[in-house]
Amino acid sequence: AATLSIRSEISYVMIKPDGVQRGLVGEIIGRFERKGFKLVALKLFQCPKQVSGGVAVGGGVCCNCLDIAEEHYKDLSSKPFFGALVEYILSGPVVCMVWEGAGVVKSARKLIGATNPLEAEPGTIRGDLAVQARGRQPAWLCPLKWPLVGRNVVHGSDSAENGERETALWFGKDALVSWEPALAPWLI
Ligand code: RTP
Repeated sequence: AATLSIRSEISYVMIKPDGVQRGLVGEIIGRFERKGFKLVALKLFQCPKQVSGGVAVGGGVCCNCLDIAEEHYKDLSSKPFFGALVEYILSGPVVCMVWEGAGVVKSARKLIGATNPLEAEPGTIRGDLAVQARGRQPAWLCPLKWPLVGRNVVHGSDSAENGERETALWFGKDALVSWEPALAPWLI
């Protein structure tokens, strides 16, 4: 009999600093696990502070991390909020993950919900767990033309190509763990 070969797809999913600070790590990982995707990489990552002579330099973040975060969001580099977005992503620990499975990219985006948490459907991660938070800037410095929809707790790749690209960026090559579930009970 012919064997059906399904090319595995990966999505890079990252719990952003607000998700970690709010203690949502277990909840978010659990949603991907319960959906049935396979976890193939996981780490807690904190950008080391760059200090010279006891003084924070370059905004205090390490250059390599800055490169990673800027590369990650390079498609948004012309946006007015780009600098603040990169600063936010590096502002505290993030949880980096790679989930594998047929259709995982599109499905993860559905599980995560719309970019603006206030517009995300109930049942999605952002719809259930986030509102619209302001950054540290006072309102007069950060007028309405710059709504901070950015604190939306989690990121998911928007294409299979970006799933590969972002995985290589945050984990380097050969970081994925290859494993098979001991049982496939839904087949028996
Ligand atoms: P992500 O890449 O993080 O999964 O988010 P996304 O595809 O839903 O949204 P995207 O348009 O790619 O934007 C990336 C992240 O930029 C921040 N953002 N801030 N107006 C704003 O302040 C604004 N717009 C977008 C969010 O953190 C968004 O997730």
